[in-house]
Amino acid sequence: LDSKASQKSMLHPKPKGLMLQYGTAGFRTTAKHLDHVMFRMGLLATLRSRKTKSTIGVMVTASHNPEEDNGLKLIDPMGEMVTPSWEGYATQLANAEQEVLCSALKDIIEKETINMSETASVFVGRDTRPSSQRLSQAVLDGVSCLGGQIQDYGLVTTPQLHYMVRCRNTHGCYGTDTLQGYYQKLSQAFIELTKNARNHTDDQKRLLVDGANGIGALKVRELEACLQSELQMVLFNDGSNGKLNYLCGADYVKVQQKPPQGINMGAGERCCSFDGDADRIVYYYNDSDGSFHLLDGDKIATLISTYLKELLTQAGLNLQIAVVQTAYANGSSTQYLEDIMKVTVSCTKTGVKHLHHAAQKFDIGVYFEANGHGTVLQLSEFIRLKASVDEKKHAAKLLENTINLINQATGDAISDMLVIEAVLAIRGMTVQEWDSIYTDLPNRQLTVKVADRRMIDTADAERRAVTPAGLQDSIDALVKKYTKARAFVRPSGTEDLVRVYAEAETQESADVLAHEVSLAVYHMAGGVGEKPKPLK
Ligand code: G16
Repeated sequence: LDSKASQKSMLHPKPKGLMLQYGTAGFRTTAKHLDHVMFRMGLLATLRSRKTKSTIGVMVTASHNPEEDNGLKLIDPMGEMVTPSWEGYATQLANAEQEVLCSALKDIIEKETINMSETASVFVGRDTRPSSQRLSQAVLDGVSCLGGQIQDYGLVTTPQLHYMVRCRNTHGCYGTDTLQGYYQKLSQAFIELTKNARNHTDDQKRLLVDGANGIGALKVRELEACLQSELQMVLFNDGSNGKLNYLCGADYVKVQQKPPQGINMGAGERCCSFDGDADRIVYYYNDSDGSFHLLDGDKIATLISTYLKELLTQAGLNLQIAVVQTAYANGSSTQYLEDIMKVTVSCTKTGVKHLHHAAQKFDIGVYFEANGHGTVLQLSEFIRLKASVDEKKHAAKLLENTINLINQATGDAISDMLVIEAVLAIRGMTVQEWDSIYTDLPNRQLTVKVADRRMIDTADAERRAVTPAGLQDSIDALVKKYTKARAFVRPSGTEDLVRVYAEAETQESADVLAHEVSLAVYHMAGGVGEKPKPLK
């Protein structure tokens, strides 16, 4: 085994001295530097499979990053992100120099007492980046090197691969581990739900979809055939002539607070954008004055949790709903959820793995990052559909179909889109009515380049900077100058930069505050390149 692994690994050499870290959602960097990481993660996934006696997933994607980047996400048995202790192994293995690779592998085998004669099974998928096919081949090499069985799904969205892993490890209870199985489960639930729609005219069934020129575009096309025209999607940025994530996609729309290029929006038309691997979604529309309105992950969490809360009450089920957010959640959303909706709100660090874990603690955990990444957990476990009264029966049936529509393995743009469309249809709600549930506080996100972003360490779910000394005091002093203001900074775990978030009573204040905080980061945390400029 030793000689095979080291021989094979020579074909996937590690650039000497290159150090990478398993970040917010796996490894991410320029595609050029990832071949050895892919091979080694194939090895690691095989070990993880033997350890858990389950199928493990490896998704080759860099999601919202530019097309030249790539990356990898490891998926644990229930379809969730890999457990943190194995993130550590992933980093160790990725950074081991060639000569010590075998001993690094052995270390893990010993620490985890892995029986190498167990069978191993790994599911692999990839996004549409030009580098993804070659890199996923390196993953496959790693898996076969350690004798693992492979199922290569080829082009799939990240959440589809999470779904397949969950289906396989629950032996079909969750669904069938094929693309057809995925489309059928979701579309059947959607069609059942929309039978309860109010005034479901063709106009209301129309949705403009920005596919970010990525995998999501390919996959909604496949889904479309199963939806029996209950949703009429008009697809933009389908990859036929644009670059992945370039001036389009969920991240662009959320951060820039403007529509993607390449979309023709009529006033009041409901639109949504996926990100590069279709695990995030945001909605938006232009009003009759031409102003842009964004409905981000916070608005989605509010819509879904309000709907679920009502259904639970109607079905006579007394269950605790909680919403999990991050520091990026708009202050108005948190206030609305706590004060008006009376649901428990919890805040975690950025990264779906943190939100997912926190949501598992509640009867029903709705988790969404403001950037549109989220889902609902535990639905099936607690809801017993034994209602006897007619009204209760009806609510119970709606709940059952809603459960089938939600991808509980991870946040899923396609599944979330169908849930949102079904809820709007059932409630007879327009996008404007949904938007008016509460009004966002104006906010601004910026990024700052620094020499080493690890200089910034944070605490309190990333709401406070602990290092460098004095930075938080400066931020506090700046925030004090504005009404209803809040700001924080954190190192990104997917890109080599520091993120800055600010919100305040007016857009002008939010913009100025974000700029001032960026300058504080630039001066106190080793900014490089040009000094941040004020927003126009
Ligand atoms: C990933 C994570 C998200 C996170 C985002 C940004 O998204 O899955 O949970 O919010 O990165 O992370 P950071 O601010 O640390 O760069 P995606 O869609 O890129 O996989």
